[in-house]
Amino acid sequence: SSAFAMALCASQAVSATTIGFSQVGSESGWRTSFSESVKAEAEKRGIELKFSDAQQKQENQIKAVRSFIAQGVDAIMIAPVVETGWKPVLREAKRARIPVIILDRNIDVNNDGLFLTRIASDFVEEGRRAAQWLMDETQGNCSILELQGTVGATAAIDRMKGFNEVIAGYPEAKIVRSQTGEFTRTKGKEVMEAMLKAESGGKDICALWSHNDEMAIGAIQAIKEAGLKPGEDILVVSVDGVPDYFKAMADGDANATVELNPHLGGPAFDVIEAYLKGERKLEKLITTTGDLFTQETAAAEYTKRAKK
Ligand code: GYE
Repeated sequence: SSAFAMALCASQAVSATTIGFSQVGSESGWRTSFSESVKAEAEKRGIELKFSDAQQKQENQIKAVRSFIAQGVDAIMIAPVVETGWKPVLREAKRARIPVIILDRNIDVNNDGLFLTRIASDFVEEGRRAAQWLMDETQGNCSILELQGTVGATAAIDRMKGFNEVIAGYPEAKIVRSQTGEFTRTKGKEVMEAMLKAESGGKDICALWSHNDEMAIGAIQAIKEAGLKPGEDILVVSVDGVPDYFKAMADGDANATVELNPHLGGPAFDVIEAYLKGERKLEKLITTTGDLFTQETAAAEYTKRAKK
C-alpha cells in the first residue's frame, strides 16, 4: 500500500497546478477561517498555492495579481476588498489567458468575460434575515445603531440594503446612527463607544446591527463599559457565525447571527480544475447559504465549532 501511495503522490506532482490567491486581509475570524480552509484544500489536492494577504488594500491586491500574471500561474483567485477598479488588471489576466475566479465580495465589471465564476453568499438576504429576526423580537419597535463593514465592499453595501428593505416595513423601527467599523474588532469597539456617547449613553437604543461578528464583539465590550447589558439592554445581531460569537451568545451577551460559510476553497478549485480540463459550461455564480442562529443553540454550536 505504501508503493501505491507513492505512485499516487508522483502522479499528483506531475499535474501540479499553480494558483495565485489574493485575499482581502485578516480583519476577521471569518476571513482567517476562509484563508485556512483554502490553504488546507490546496494541500489536500496537491495544488501549489501562492497566497497573498492584501491587508485590506486594493492596491496591494492589484500588485499581487500582476505578480501572479508575471509568474505565469495556471489560475488566479481574487477575494476583492471593494467592487470598483478591477477592469484594467482583469484585462491583463485575460490577455495572458489566465482564468480568474472571484470569491466572496463582488466586483463591478459589466463584462462577464473578465472572470469565470463567482462563489459567494447572498449578502442582501443576510441583511434581510438579520432585520426580520430583530423586527420579530421587538415587534418592530426599535432604535438601532449600525456598524457598517468596509466602505465600498459588497458585504457592507448589500447587507445594508437587505436590512433597510425589511425595516422599511416597520414605521417604529429606525437606524439612528450608522458608521463604518471596517469589519474589525478594534474599530467596532471604538465606533460603538462614540455612537453610545452621542446617544446619551445608549439608554434609548434597542439594538446593535453589525455587518460582522468581529465588530459586534468589539461593540459588546463598549456596551459593557458604558454600564449597559449587551444582549438585554441592547440586543446584538450580526453576520458570520464565528466561534467567539457563539461563545458571546452562549454567555447572553449577543442574540443572533446569520452564519456565513468560509469554505470557499473546495468549490473554487473544483471550477478551476474543470476549466483546466476543458470544461467551458460553468455557472457564473455559485451561491452558498447559511442559517440564523440564536442563544438557544449557542452553547451546543460553540462546543461543535470549538472542537473543529
Ligand atoms: O462578513 C467579514 C469579513 O466579505 C462577507 O468580510 C465578507 C465579510 C465578512 O471581514 O467578517
